[in-house]
Amino acid sequence: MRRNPSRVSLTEALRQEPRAADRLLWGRESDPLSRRGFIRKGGLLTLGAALGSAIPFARFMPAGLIPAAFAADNAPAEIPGKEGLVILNDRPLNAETPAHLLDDSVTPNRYMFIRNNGLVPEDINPENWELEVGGESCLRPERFTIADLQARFETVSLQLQLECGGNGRSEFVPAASGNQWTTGAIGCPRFTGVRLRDVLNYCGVGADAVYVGYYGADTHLGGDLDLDAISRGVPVEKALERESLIAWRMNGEDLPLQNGFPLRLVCGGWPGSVSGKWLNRLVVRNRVHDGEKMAPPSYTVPRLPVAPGSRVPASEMRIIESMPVKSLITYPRSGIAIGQRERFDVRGHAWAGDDTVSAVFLSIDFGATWLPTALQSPANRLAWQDWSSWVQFPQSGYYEIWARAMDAAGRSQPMVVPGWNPRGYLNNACHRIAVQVT
Ligand SMILES: Nc1nc2c(c(=O)[nH]1)N[C@H]1C(S)=C(S)[C@@H](COP(=O)(O)O)O[C@H]1N2
Ligand SMILES: [Mo]
Repeated sequence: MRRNPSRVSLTEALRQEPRAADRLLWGRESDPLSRRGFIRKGGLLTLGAALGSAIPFARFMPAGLIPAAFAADNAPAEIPGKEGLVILNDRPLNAETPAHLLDDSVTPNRYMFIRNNGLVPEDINPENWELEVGGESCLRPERFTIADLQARFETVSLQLQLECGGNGRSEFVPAASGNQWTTGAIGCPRFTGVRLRDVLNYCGVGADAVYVGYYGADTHLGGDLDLDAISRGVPVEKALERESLIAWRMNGEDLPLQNGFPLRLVCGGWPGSVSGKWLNRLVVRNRVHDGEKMAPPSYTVPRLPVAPGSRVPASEMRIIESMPVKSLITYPRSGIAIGQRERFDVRGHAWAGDDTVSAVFLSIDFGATWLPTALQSPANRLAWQDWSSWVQFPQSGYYEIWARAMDAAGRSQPMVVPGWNPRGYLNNACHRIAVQVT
């Protein structure tokens, strides 16, 4: 346990020593839950000084919140074909995209995040790559080269959002093990390939089919070739949707190596883990697929809410399906300094798993009031939606812009981290960015 919170990031300090971090932030020791209304002037001055300016809406600032300006800013690193991604782990390689690099409506290949469970396959030759389709509920097992797929089935292009189920994990307290994603395990490129359902129907889906599982050519970290790094999948109904693809292109180019070259599954709106990379085998199953990382605690959450830190028996866990409503502010970049009286543009994207987003709101006063934004329709089903708006700040000082999306069923993003779960999945709390108005 570290003793001096000033030597670690405030986020880290708040997790490890909440009371000490709180004292550092607010100048007094307090119970975060009852702090509101008890903030002494000295505490606010300390915080204001740390931020470099006053906080005009301080009275609305929820207790226990770390200013967005203090968010950890890790150094980006070099990955061939990628730009500006922040590496969270290098074996296996996992790298996320800073929010301001996700500003494009269609995520460019260089900004698509990477989530690997094993080791990337080597010496790939797309000419003799084969996809085998089988499984106990497959009526006519078959093997296809990529050229076979292209010749036999209709080629379609769709913009599809892929978000890792663990995106946002870093905010859970107590901390959940796994990659400490902040907000960047999301992207929405345009994929080109054939419909999974065309291939499945060609091979025959048995009446007793329940699930479609995938296998990829990546290898287990431990080096044992009999073990799979990951082998997940989706229920037959999701597999047979028009938008589920077997893709070989991303934004008109070959798939980047790290994103599954030469062939991958894309089932948008569900945790990214169902979209198998380096795809070489599909199995039509007569039961829920039992591949690697299908069983709890992987990619599962408690059926009912649990107390933070609880141990949850496998029987009480359910497999994550459609992802919850979420949004991202991609412009401006967090930490920007701007002049007062400017009408300031703000924009980003919002998505809601299998559903659509019905509205996105912005707040500049820590959630006390919300302003609607202009929201676009998705390019196609399961693509994220662009939103844009502008804000005007009443006086100079420290502000945060918060974005909150609502889906078509009226479900809204929470302002604080939602239901704790053992592996830290499904954090769809509002995205917040810091702005200094001078
Ligand atoms: N074969 C294989 N497929 C995989 C993975 C993997 O490690 N191996 N990772 C999964 C997970 S957990 C996610 S979130 C997405 C990430 O896709 P990306 O790396 O292209 O962004 O791929 C999924 N498909
Ligand atoms: Mo993932």
